[in-house]
Amino acid sequence: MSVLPTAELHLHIEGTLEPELIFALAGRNGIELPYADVEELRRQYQFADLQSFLNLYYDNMAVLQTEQDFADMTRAYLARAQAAGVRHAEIMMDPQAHLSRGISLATCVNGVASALAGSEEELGISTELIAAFLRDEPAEEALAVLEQLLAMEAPIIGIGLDSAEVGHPPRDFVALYERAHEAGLKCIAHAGEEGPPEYIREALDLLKVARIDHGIRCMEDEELVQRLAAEQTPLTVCPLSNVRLRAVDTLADHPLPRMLERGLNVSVNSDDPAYFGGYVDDNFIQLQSVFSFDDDQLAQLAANSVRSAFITDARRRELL
Ligand code: ES4
Ligand code: ZN
Repeated sequence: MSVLPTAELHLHIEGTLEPELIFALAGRNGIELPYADVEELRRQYQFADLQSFLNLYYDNMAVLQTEQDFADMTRAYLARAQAAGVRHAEIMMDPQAHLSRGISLATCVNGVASALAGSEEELGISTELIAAFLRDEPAEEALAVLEQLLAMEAPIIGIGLDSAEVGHPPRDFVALYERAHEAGLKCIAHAGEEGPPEYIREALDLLKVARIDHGIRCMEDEELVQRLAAEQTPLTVCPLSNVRLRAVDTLADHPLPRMLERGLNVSVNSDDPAYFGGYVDDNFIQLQSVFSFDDDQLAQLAANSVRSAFITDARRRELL
């Protein structure tokens, strides 16, 4: 395969926690896991939907206790991303999922940020950090956490919205996004993964996001497709994630080829690679095995990731 993506725009750092690292961190932190070994943990990785994945994803975070733990997880991702051909990564983290376990913002933010600090020089991967908020927790709590991140001058470039989508529409988070825009932060949101096309519209019209994470259900709404194509709104698509969480039946049923055909600005991303069967390169290899994209299509996907990244024009030229 000749072309690989150069920017990864949809990645949850907690979703890069591999079973082996979960066991290593549990051992060093004296945490007892409810699984005998790595194999038994791996056997849990069969999901019926988004919620069944989220339950395990949040449970496994228990092993993340110290700044070093967050840094080790992040370094492991960066090393694997480099092997996947990633040259720029915009990385989400879920501060509320750590605060609720008694882990301070300083511990989780500084741990991840310390590992990102050396990545461009050491690995050639430029990085940015995005704080994602849990849409199935109260919007007031999200706003309070954003205020704390701003007060501590956390090194974030933007905010996102994730976790259980259905029943938690973007309209509940208008105040959070107004504050983020006012603070000069980039704004993105998960929408149209399990939720309806209307959530994509709300994210655009009410939260004024610059990118949509997933967005695949836009294909059910012709008028929305036309708008997204006309505005070239970036959609950060995660094919293996959609298969594992049963948003699509099989990879062959994935709408990505139709989305490309419609001129949508789609990129390929790994979401939670430790849970969904692979990193960006694995996503591309499996896509190729069913769709056999030609060089133009592969180049388009790579270029879409770079033009949708929150980077300077100088960096963009280096990557294109
Ligand atoms: C997530 Cl795949 C996905 N969807 C929504 N929220 C998430 N958090 C981590 N992975
Ligand atoms: Zn995601």
